Amino acid sequence: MARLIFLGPPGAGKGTQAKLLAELLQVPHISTGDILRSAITAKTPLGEKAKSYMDAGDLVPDSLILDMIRDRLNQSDAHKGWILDGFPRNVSQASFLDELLQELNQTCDYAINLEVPDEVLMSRLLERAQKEGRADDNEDTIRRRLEVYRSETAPVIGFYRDHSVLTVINGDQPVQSVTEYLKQLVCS
Ligand code: B4P
Repeated sequence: MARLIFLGPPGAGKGTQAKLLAELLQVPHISTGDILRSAITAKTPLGEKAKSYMDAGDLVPDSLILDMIRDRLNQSDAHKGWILDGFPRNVSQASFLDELLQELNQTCDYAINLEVPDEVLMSRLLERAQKEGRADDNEDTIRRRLEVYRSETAPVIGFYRDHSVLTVINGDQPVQSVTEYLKQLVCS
């Protein structure tokens, strides 16, 4: 049983590590970014509402995100554990999750914050732009996402430090080195 949250700025490796660890631990990888991108591709009402915020590098409003997370954590595959990637992204989302987990009689084992310098984040995301063509991976939008991260998401780190589940990891290392560190942390 494992319940983990991945924190960190855009490009820190949250999605990359969350996917690898979810396979190892056999728990669902729940990425709010992936859910939103699928909704945009499928042109659902959620996707239509979320698109302009994501394209601008802003957070999608909590009113669209919170029900989505409640539904996902209530699905049967999430009863045995989960890895949350990209959620919570502000303190009000973190408080919501705290209450939801109490309702579900669950606790979070680790909130993992991946630290990476801004210039490395920028170059990783520009490189991904060339490979995957994601609409929000252009220089102006990346700068906006980093600003939003600092003002809205970074305070979430303190929230989990106060709850004594925070682990800080240097994400400016090869993918495999970060994965090894994480394996030792969660499997020890
Ligand atoms: P996300 O999908 O969460 O995207 P992200 O922050 O850019 O990180 P991602 O996980 O994709 O990338 P990673 O660091 O793994 O969010 C996108 C948007 O969705 C947000 O801006 C927002 O609008 C919206 N959204 C999502 N969740 C929300 C929420 N809860 N509330 C409101 N809005 C929300 O990797 C980046 C690149 O680096 C990859 O190409 C990877 O290959 C590379 N990389 C990773 N680790 C590396 C390493 N160690 N060395 C070298 N390269 C590495």
